[in-house]
Amino acid sequence: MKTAIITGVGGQDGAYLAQLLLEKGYRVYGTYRRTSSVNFWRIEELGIDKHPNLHLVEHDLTDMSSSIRLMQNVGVSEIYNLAAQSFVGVSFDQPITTAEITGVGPVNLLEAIRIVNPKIRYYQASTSEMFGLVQAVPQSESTPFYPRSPYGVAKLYAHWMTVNYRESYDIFASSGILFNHESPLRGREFVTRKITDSFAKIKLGLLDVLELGNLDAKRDWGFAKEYVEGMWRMLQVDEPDTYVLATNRTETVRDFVTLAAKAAGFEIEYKGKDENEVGIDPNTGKVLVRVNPKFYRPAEVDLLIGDPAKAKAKLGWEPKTSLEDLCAMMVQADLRRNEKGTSY
Ligand code: NDP
Ligand code: GDR
Repeated sequence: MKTAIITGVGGQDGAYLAQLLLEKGYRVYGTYRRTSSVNFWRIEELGIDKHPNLHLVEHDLTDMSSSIRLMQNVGVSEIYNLAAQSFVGVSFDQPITTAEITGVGPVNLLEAIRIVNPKIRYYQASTSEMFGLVQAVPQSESTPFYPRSPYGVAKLYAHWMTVNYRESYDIFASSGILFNHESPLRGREFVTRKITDSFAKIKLGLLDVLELGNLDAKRDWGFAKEYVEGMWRMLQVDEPDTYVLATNRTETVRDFVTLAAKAAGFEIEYKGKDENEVGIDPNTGKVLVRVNPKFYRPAEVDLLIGDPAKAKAKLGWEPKTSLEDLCAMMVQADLRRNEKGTSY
Protein backbone atom coordinates (compact mmCIF):
# COMPACT_ATOMS: atom_id res chain seq x y z
CA MET A 1 0.00 0.00 0.00
CA LYS A 2 1.43 3.40 -1.00
CA THR A 3 1.52 6.06 1.69
CA ALA A 4 1.29 9.81 1.11
CA ILE A 5 1.35 12.91 3.25
CA ILE A 6 -0.87 15.81 2.21
CA THR A 7 -0.16 19.07 4.03
CA GLY A 8 -3.19 21.34 4.25
CA VAL A 9 -5.73 18.50 3.96
CA GLY A 10 -8.41 20.82 5.35
CA GLY A 11 -8.12 23.14 2.33
CA GLN A 12 -9.85 22.91 -1.04
CA ASP A 13 -7.14 20.99 -2.90
CA GLY A 14 -6.15 18.92 0.13
CA ALA A 15 -9.69 17.54 0.42
CA TYR A 16 -9.96 16.63 -3.28
CA LEU A 17 -6.47 15.12 -3.37
CA ALA A 18 -7.17 13.03 -0.25
CA GLN A 19 -10.31 11.72 -1.95
CA LEU A 20 -8.37 10.85 -5.11
CA LEU A 21 -5.52 9.07 -3.29
CA LEU A 22 -7.95 7.10 -1.09
CA GLU A 23 -9.78 5.98 -4.26
CA LYS A 24 -6.41 4.85 -5.61
CA GLY A 25 -5.83 2.72 -2.50
CA TYR A 26 -3.29 4.93 -0.73
CA ARG A 27 -2.91 5.32 3.01
CA VAL A 28 -3.14 9.09 3.49
CA TYR A 29 -1.75 11.19 6.32
CA GLY A 30 -3.47 14.55 6.06
CA THR A 31 -2.01 17.36 8.10
CA TYR A 32 -3.74 20.30 9.71
CA ARG A 33 -2.48 22.96 12.06
CA ARG A 34 -3.77 23.41 15.57
CA THR A 35 -6.33 26.17 15.99
CA SER A 36 -8.88 26.75 18.74
CA SER A 37 -11.64 25.30 16.55
CA VAL A 38 -10.43 22.93 13.85
CA ASN A 39 -12.90 22.49 11.01
CA PHE A 40 -12.97 19.64 8.49
CA TRP A 41 -16.13 20.63 6.59
CA ARG A 42 -14.59 19.87 3.20
CA ILE A 43 -13.58 16.27 3.88
CA GLU A 44 -16.94 15.84 5.60
CA GLU A 45 -18.76 17.09 2.47
CA LEU A 46 -16.75 14.63 0.39
CA GLY A 47 -17.70 11.86 2.84
CA ILE A 48 -14.10 10.77 3.51
CA ASP A 49 -13.65 12.08 7.07
CA LYS A 50 -14.17 8.61 8.58
CA HIS A 51 -12.30 6.67 5.88
CA PRO A 52 -10.15 4.00 7.60
CA ASN A 53 -7.11 4.91 5.48
CA LEU A 54 -7.26 8.65 6.21
CA HIS A 55 -5.26 9.71 9.24
CA LEU A 56 -5.42 13.33 10.38
CA VAL A 57 -2.24 14.58 12.03
CA GLU A 58 -1.27 17.90 13.56
CA HIS A 59 1.66 19.62 11.85
CA ASP A 60 2.73 23.21 11.35
CA LEU A 61 4.63 23.99 8.19
CA THR A 62 6.68 26.68 9.91
CA ASP A 63 8.11 24.22 12.45
CA MET A 64 10.90 22.16 10.92
CA SER A 65 11.16 19.76 13.87
CA SER A 66 7.48 19.00 13.33
CA SER A 67 8.24 18.17 9.66
CA ILE A 68 11.13 15.87 10.60
CA ARG A 69 9.03 14.02 13.20
CA LEU A 70 6.16 13.70 10.73
CA MET A 71 8.38 11.91 8.21
CA GLN A 72 10.12 9.79 10.86
CA ASN A 73 6.81 8.58 12.27
CA VAL A 74 5.21 7.78 8.94
CA GLY A 75 6.85 5.57 6.29
CA VAL A 76 5.91 7.70 3.31
CA SER A 77 6.72 7.65 -0.41
CA GLU A 78 5.03 10.88 -1.58
CA ILE A 79 4.49 14.31 -0.01
CA TYR A 80 2.09 16.84 -1.50
CA ASN A 81 2.75 20.24 0.01
CA LEU A 82 -0.52 22.14 -0.32
CA ALA A 83 -0.47 24.06 2.97
CA ALA A 84 0.05 27.80 2.62
CA GLN A 85 -1.18 31.23 3.54
CA SER A 86 -2.89 31.17 0.17
CA PHE A 87 -4.90 34.40 0.05
CA VAL A 88 -3.18 37.05 -2.08
CA GLY A 89 -5.15 39.93 -0.53
CA VAL A 90 -4.10 39.07 3.03
CA SER A 91 -0.46 38.74 1.98
CA PHE A 92 -0.26 42.54 1.58
CA ASP A 93 -1.27 42.96 5.24
CA GLN A 94 0.74 40.00 6.54
CA PRO A 95 3.83 39.83 4.31
CA ILE A 96 6.11 38.31 6.95
CA THR A 97 3.72 35.56 8.05
CA THR A 98 3.16 34.83 4.36
CA ALA A 99 6.92 34.60 3.75
CA GLU A 100 7.37 32.28 6.72
CA ILE A 101 4.51 29.91 5.87
CA THR A 102 4.32 30.08 2.08
CA GLY A 103 8.01 30.75 1.32
CA VAL A 104 10.12 29.11 4.03
CA GLY A 105 7.56 26.44 5.05
CA PRO A 106 8.25 24.30 1.96
CA VAL A 107 12.01 24.45 2.65
CA ASN A 108 11.35 22.93 6.08
CA LEU A 109 9.79 19.97 4.27
CA LEU A 110 12.55 19.75 1.66
CA GLU A 111 15.21 19.79 4.40
CA ALA A 112 13.29 17.15 6.34
CA ILE A 113 13.22 14.96 3.20
CA ARG A 114 16.98 15.47 2.81
CA ILE A 115 17.58 14.45 6.42
CA VAL A 116 15.05 11.65 6.87
CA ASN A 117 14.72 10.00 3.44
CA PRO A 118 15.84 11.62 0.14
CA LYS A 119 13.84 8.99 -1.78
CA ILE A 120 10.52 10.60 -0.82
CA ARG A 121 8.84 12.26 -3.82
CA TYR A 122 7.79 15.89 -3.25
CA TYR A 123 5.11 18.02 -4.91
CA GLN A 124 5.23 21.81 -4.47
CA ALA A 125 2.03 23.81 -5.01
CA SER A 126 3.36 26.66 -7.13
CA THR A 127 1.14 29.25 -8.74
CA SER A 128 0.40 31.43 -11.75
CA GLU A 129 0.73 34.39 -9.33
CA MET A 130 4.50 33.99 -9.89
CA PHE A 131 3.97 35.36 -13.44
CA GLY A 132 2.40 38.53 -12.06
CA LEU A 133 2.97 41.50 -14.33
CA VAL A 134 2.33 40.30 -17.86
CA GLN A 135 5.55 39.42 -19.72
CA ALA A 136 4.02 37.21 -22.43
CA VAL A 137 0.82 35.25 -23.02
CA PRO A 138 -0.17 32.51 -22.79
CA GLN A 139 2.08 31.86 -19.80
CA SER A 140 4.04 28.60 -19.90
CA GLU A 141 6.91 26.91 -18.03
CA SER A 142 9.40 29.17 -19.88
CA THR A 143 7.65 32.53 -19.29
CA PRO A 144 9.70 34.90 -17.08
CA PHE A 145 8.36 35.51 -13.57
CA TYR A 146 7.41 38.94 -12.17
CA PRO A 147 5.36 38.44 -8.97
CA ARG A 148 3.12 41.31 -7.83
CA SER A 149 2.29 40.39 -4.22
CA PRO A 150 4.05 39.14 -1.09
CA TYR A 151 2.25 35.84 -1.75
CA GLY A 152 3.63 35.62 -5.30
CA VAL A 153 7.15 36.43 -4.11
CA ALA A 154 6.98 33.83 -1.32
CA LYS A 155 5.74 31.17 -3.77
CA LEU A 156 8.49 32.05 -6.23
CA TYR A 157 11.13 31.49 -3.52
CA ALA A 158 9.60 28.10 -2.70
CA HIS A 159 9.44 27.23 -6.40
CA TRP A 160 13.12 27.95 -6.98
CA MET A 161 14.08 26.08 -3.81
CA THR A 162 12.14 23.07 -5.12
CA VAL A 163 14.05 23.27 -8.41
CA ASN A 164 17.33 23.68 -6.50
CA TYR A 165 16.73 20.66 -4.25
CA ARG A 166 15.94 18.67 -7.40
CA GLU A 167 19.19 19.72 -9.07
CA SER A 168 21.49 19.84 -6.02
CA TYR A 169 20.47 16.75 -4.06
CA ASP A 170 18.84 14.56 -6.68
CA ILE A 171 15.53 14.71 -4.80
CA PHE A 172 12.36 13.93 -6.83
CA ALA A 173 10.88 17.40 -6.31
CA SER A 174 8.29 18.60 -8.82
CA SER A 175 6.62 21.98 -9.04
CA GLY A 176 3.11 22.43 -10.41
CA ILE A 177 2.45 25.99 -11.61
CA LEU A 178 -1.31 25.87 -11.25
CA PHE A 179 -3.61 28.58 -12.53
CA ASN A 180 -6.73 29.45 -10.51
CA HIS A 181 -8.89 26.42 -9.80
CA GLU A 182 -12.23 26.60 -8.10
CA SER A 183 -15.01 24.35 -6.84
CA PRO A 184 -17.88 24.24 -4.37
CA LEU A 185 -15.13 23.64 -1.77
CA ARG A 186 -13.36 26.94 -2.48
CA GLY A 187 -12.89 29.27 0.49
CA ARG A 188 -15.44 32.09 0.62
CA GLU A 189 -12.77 34.83 0.63
CA PHE A 190 -11.77 33.96 -2.96
CA VAL A 191 -13.66 35.85 -5.62
CA THR A 192 -15.50 33.01 -7.41
CA ARG A 193 -16.97 31.49 -4.25
CA LYS A 194 -17.68 34.93 -2.81
CA ILE A 195 -19.74 35.58 -5.97
CA THR A 196 -21.58 32.24 -6.07
CA ASP A 197 -22.33 32.27 -2.34
CA SER A 198 -23.54 35.89 -2.54
CA PHE A 199 -25.88 35.23 -5.48
CA ALA A 200 -27.30 32.25 -3.60
CA LYS A 201 -27.91 34.52 -0.60
CA ILE A 202 -29.42 37.30 -2.75
CA LYS A 203 -31.72 34.74 -4.36
CA LEU A 204 -32.89 33.54 -0.93
CA GLY A 205 -33.30 37.08 0.42
CA LEU A 206 -30.36 36.70 2.82
CA LEU A 207 -28.21 39.43 1.21
CA ASP A 208 -28.97 42.70 -0.51
CA VAL A 209 -25.98 43.45 -2.68
CA LEU A 210 -22.62 41.89 -3.58
CA GLU A 211 -19.60 44.20 -3.15
CA LEU A 212 -16.47 43.47 -5.15
CA GLY A 213 -13.13 45.07 -6.07
CA ASN A 214 -11.48 45.02 -9.50
CA LEU A 215 -13.94 43.58 -12.06
CA ASP A 216 -11.46 43.87 -14.95
CA ALA A 217 -8.90 41.32 -13.70
CA LYS A 218 -8.72 38.32 -16.05
CA ARG A 219 -8.20 34.81 -14.75
CA ASP A 220 -7.84 31.31 -16.19
CA TRP A 221 -10.27 29.35 -13.98
CA GLY A 222 -10.47 25.54 -13.93
CA PHE A 223 -12.11 22.87 -11.76
CA ALA A 224 -10.02 21.94 -8.67
CA LYS A 225 -10.98 18.25 -8.72
CA GLU A 226 -9.29 17.87 -12.12
CA TYR A 227 -6.18 19.78 -11.04
CA VAL A 228 -5.38 17.44 -8.12
CA GLU A 229 -5.26 14.57 -10.65
CA GLY A 230 -2.50 16.55 -12.41
CA MET A 231 -0.57 16.85 -9.12
CA TRP A 232 -0.69 13.09 -8.64
CA ARG A 233 0.43 12.45 -12.22
CA MET A 234 3.46 14.72 -11.70
CA LEU A 235 4.76 12.31 -9.04
CA GLN A 236 4.09 9.13 -11.09
CA VAL A 237 6.37 9.90 -14.07
CA ASP A 238 10.05 8.89 -14.28
CA GLU A 239 11.64 12.33 -13.76
CA PRO A 240 10.80 15.34 -11.58
CA ASP A 241 9.93 18.49 -13.50
CA THR A 242 7.90 21.72 -13.58
CA TYR A 243 4.45 21.79 -15.21
CA VAL A 244 1.75 24.38 -15.89
CA LEU A 245 -1.88 23.28 -15.30
CA ALA A 246 -4.43 25.65 -16.84
CA THR A 247 -7.44 25.74 -19.19
CA ASN A 248 -6.05 28.22 -21.75
CA ARG A 249 -9.23 30.31 -21.48
CA THR A 250 -9.36 33.65 -19.68
CA GLU A 251 -12.34 35.71 -18.52
CA THR A 252 -12.82 38.82 -16.40
CA VAL A 253 -14.22 38.83 -12.88
CA ARG A 254 -17.19 40.69 -14.43
CA ASP A 255 -17.75 37.76 -16.81
CA PHE A 256 -17.81 35.36 -13.87
CA VAL A 257 -20.36 37.61 -12.12
CA THR A 258 -22.58 37.45 -15.23
CA LEU A 259 -22.32 33.64 -15.37
CA ALA A 260 -23.14 33.27 -11.68
CA ALA A 261 -26.06 35.70 -11.92
CA LYS A 262 -27.45 33.66 -14.82
CA ALA A 263 -27.01 30.39 -12.92
CA ALA A 264 -28.96 31.92 -10.01
CA GLY A 265 -31.73 33.13 -12.34
CA PHE A 266 -30.83 36.83 -12.60
CA GLU A 267 -30.09 39.04 -15.57
CA ILE A 268 -27.46 41.69 -15.07
CA GLU A 269 -26.47 44.93 -16.85
CA TYR A 270 -23.44 47.02 -15.95
CA LYS A 271 -23.48 50.81 -15.63
CA GLY A 272 -20.80 53.30 -14.60
CA LYS A 273 -17.03 52.90 -14.59
CA ASP A 274 -14.29 51.79 -12.18
CA GLU A 275 -15.30 52.51 -8.59
CA ASN A 276 -18.72 53.81 -9.70
CA GLU A 277 -19.62 50.66 -11.60
CA VAL A 278 -22.77 48.78 -10.59
CA GLY A 279 -24.53 45.67 -11.87
CA ILE A 280 -28.30 46.10 -12.15
CA ASP A 281 -31.08 43.59 -12.74
CA PRO A 282 -32.88 45.20 -15.75
CA ASN A 283 -36.14 43.47 -14.82
CA THR A 284 -36.39 44.95 -11.33
CA GLY A 285 -33.94 47.89 -11.46
CA LYS A 286 -32.34 46.47 -8.30
CA VAL A 287 -28.60 46.94 -7.77
CA LEU A 288 -27.15 43.45 -7.37
CA VAL A 289 -23.42 44.27 -7.58
CA ARG A 290 -21.46 47.32 -6.47
CA VAL A 291 -17.74 48.08 -6.68
CA ASN A 292 -16.11 48.89 -3.35
CA PRO A 293 -12.48 50.09 -3.62
CA LYS A 294 -11.76 48.54 -0.23
CA PHE A 295 -11.40 45.24 -2.14
CA TYR A 296 -8.78 46.65 -4.56
CA ARG A 297 -5.23 45.38 -4.07
CA PRO A 298 -2.12 47.60 -3.88
CA ALA A 299 -0.85 45.84 -7.03
CA GLU A 300 -2.93 43.71 -9.36
CA VAL A 301 -2.23 40.78 -11.67
CA ASP A 302 -4.22 41.92 -14.70
CA LEU A 303 -4.16 38.92 -17.01
CA LEU A 304 -3.55 35.22 -16.55
CA ILE A 305 -3.97 32.63 -19.27
CA GLY A 306 -1.95 29.43 -19.13
CA ASP A 307 -0.60 27.05 -21.74
CA PRO A 308 -0.98 23.47 -20.44
CA ALA A 309 0.59 21.84 -23.54
CA LYS A 310 3.51 20.28 -21.64
CA ALA A 311 1.17 18.68 -19.06
CA LYS A 312 -0.93 17.28 -21.88
CA ALA A 313 2.07 15.87 -23.74
CA LYS A 314 4.01 14.47 -20.76
CA LEU A 315 1.28 13.67 -18.23
CA GLY A 316 -1.74 13.10 -20.47
CA TRP A 317 -3.53 15.74 -18.33
CA GLU A 318 -6.32 17.90 -19.74
CA PRO A 319 -9.02 20.06 -18.15
CA LYS A 320 -12.57 19.01 -19.01
CA THR A 321 -15.12 21.14 -17.13
CA SER A 322 -16.21 24.40 -18.79
CA LEU A 323 -16.34 27.62 -16.80
CA GLU A 324 -20.12 27.72 -17.33
CA ASP A 325 -20.55 24.25 -15.80
CA LEU A 326 -18.13 25.00 -12.97
CA CYS A 327 -19.93 28.23 -12.09
CA ALA A 328 -23.37 26.56 -12.20
CA MET A 329 -22.09 23.71 -9.98
CA MET A 330 -20.85 26.26 -7.42
CA VAL A 331 -24.10 28.28 -7.46
CA GLN A 332 -26.18 25.12 -6.99
CA ALA A 333 -24.02 23.98 -4.05
CA ASP A 334 -24.31 27.41 -2.41
CA LEU A 335 -28.08 27.50 -2.92
CA ARG A 336 -28.35 24.08 -1.22
CA ARG A 337 -26.13 25.08 1.69
CA ASN A 338 -27.83 28.43 2.27
CA GLU A 339 -31.26 26.83 2.14
CA LYS A 340 -30.09 24.46 4.90
CA GLY A 341 -28.31 27.25 6.77
CA THR A 342 -24.98 25.40 6.64
CA SER A 343 -22.73 27.52 4.46
CA TYR A 344 -18.98 27.57 5.23
P1 NDP B 1 -6.57 26.67 0.90
O1 NDP B 1 -6.34 28.04 1.43
O2 NDP B 1 -7.97 26.18 0.71
O3 NDP B 1 -5.83 25.63 1.85
C1 NDP B 1 -4.58 25.89 2.43
C2 NDP B 1 -4.41 25.01 3.65
O4 NDP B 1 -3.14 25.31 4.26
C3 NDP B 1 -5.47 25.23 4.75
O5 NDP B 1 -5.94 23.97 5.17
C4 NDP B 1 -4.69 25.92 5.85
O6 NDP B 1 -5.16 25.65 7.13
C5 NDP B 1 -3.31 25.31 5.67
N1 NDP B 1 -2.26 26.09 6.35
C6 NDP B 1 -2.09 27.42 6.35
N2 NDP B 1 -1.03 27.75 7.09
C7 NDP B 1 -0.51 26.60 7.59
C8 NDP B 1 0.58 26.29 8.42
N3 NDP B 1 1.39 27.23 8.94
N4 NDP B 1 0.83 24.99 8.73
C9 NDP B 1 0.03 24.02 8.24
N5 NDP B 1 -1.04 24.25 7.45
C10 NDP B 1 -1.30 25.53 7.12
O7 NDP B 1 -5.76 26.57 -0.46
P2 NDP B 1 -6.06 25.70 -1.78
O8 NDP B 1 -6.48 24.35 -1.39
O9 NDP B 1 -6.88 26.51 -2.71
O10 NDP B 1 -4.62 25.65 -2.44
C11 NDP B 1 -3.69 24.61 -2.11
C12 NDP B 1 -2.28 25.10 -2.40
O11 NDP B 1 -2.15 25.42 -3.78
C13 NDP B 1 -1.88 26.36 -1.65
O12 NDP B 1 -0.50 26.25 -1.36
C14 NDP B 1 -2.12 27.48 -2.65
O13 NDP B 1 -1.28 28.57 -2.38
C15 NDP B 1 -1.74 26.77 -3.94
N6 NDP B 1 -2.41 27.22 -5.14
C16 NDP B 1 -3.78 27.29 -5.19
C17 NDP B 1 -4.42 27.64 -6.35
C18 NDP B 1 -5.89 27.74 -6.44
O14 NDP B 1 -6.39 28.33 -7.40
N7 NDP B 1 -6.64 27.16 -5.51
C19 NDP B 1 -3.63 27.94 -7.58
C20 NDP B 1 -2.22 27.80 -7.42
C21 NDP B 1 -1.64 27.45 -6.25
P3 NDP B 1 -6.15 26.65 7.90
O15 NDP B 1 -7.52 26.26 7.44
O16 NDP B 1 -5.86 26.36 9.33
O17 NDP B 1 -5.78 28.05 7.50
P1 GDR C 1 -6.20 35.16 -6.79
O1 GDR C 1 -7.71 34.79 -6.40
O2 GDR C 1 -5.74 36.41 -6.17
O3 GDR C 1 -6.13 35.05 -8.28
O4 GDR C 1 -5.41 33.96 -6.09
P2 GDR C 1 -8.91 35.68 -5.86
O5 GDR C 1 -10.11 34.87 -6.13
O6 GDR C 1 -8.69 36.15 -4.47
O7 GDR C 1 -8.87 36.98 -6.82
C1 GDR C 1 -9.05 36.87 -8.21
C2 GDR C 1 -9.21 38.26 -8.81
O8 GDR C 1 -10.46 38.82 -8.40
C3 GDR C 1 -10.26 40.17 -8.03
N1 GDR C 1 -11.33 40.59 -7.10
C4 GDR C 1 -11.55 40.10 -5.88
N2 GDR C 1 -10.93 39.11 -5.20
C5 GDR C 1 -11.40 38.80 -3.96
N3 GDR C 1 -10.82 37.80 -3.30
N4 GDR C 1 -12.45 39.46 -3.41
C6 GDR C 1 -13.11 40.48 -4.06
O9 GDR C 1 -14.05 41.06 -3.53
C7 GDR C 1 -12.64 40.80 -5.37
N5 GDR C 1 -13.04 41.70 -6.30
C8 GDR C 1 -12.25 41.56 -7.35
C9 GDR C 1 -8.87 40.17 -7.40
O10 GDR C 1 -8.37 41.51 -7.34
C10 GDR C 1 -8.14 39.26 -8.37
O11 GDR C 1 -7.72 39.98 -9.49
C11 GDR C 1 -5.90 32.62 -6.13
C12 GDR C 1 -5.46 31.91 -4.84
O12 GDR C 1 -6.08 30.65 -4.79
C13 GDR C 1 -3.96 31.74 -4.80
O13 GDR C 1 -3.60 30.94 -3.69
C14 GDR C 1 -3.53 31.05 -6.10
O14 GDR C 1 -2.14 30.90 -6.11
C15 GDR C 1 -3.99 31.86 -7.31
O15 GDR C 1 -5.40 31.96 -7.27
C16 GDR C 1 -3.61 31.18 -8.62
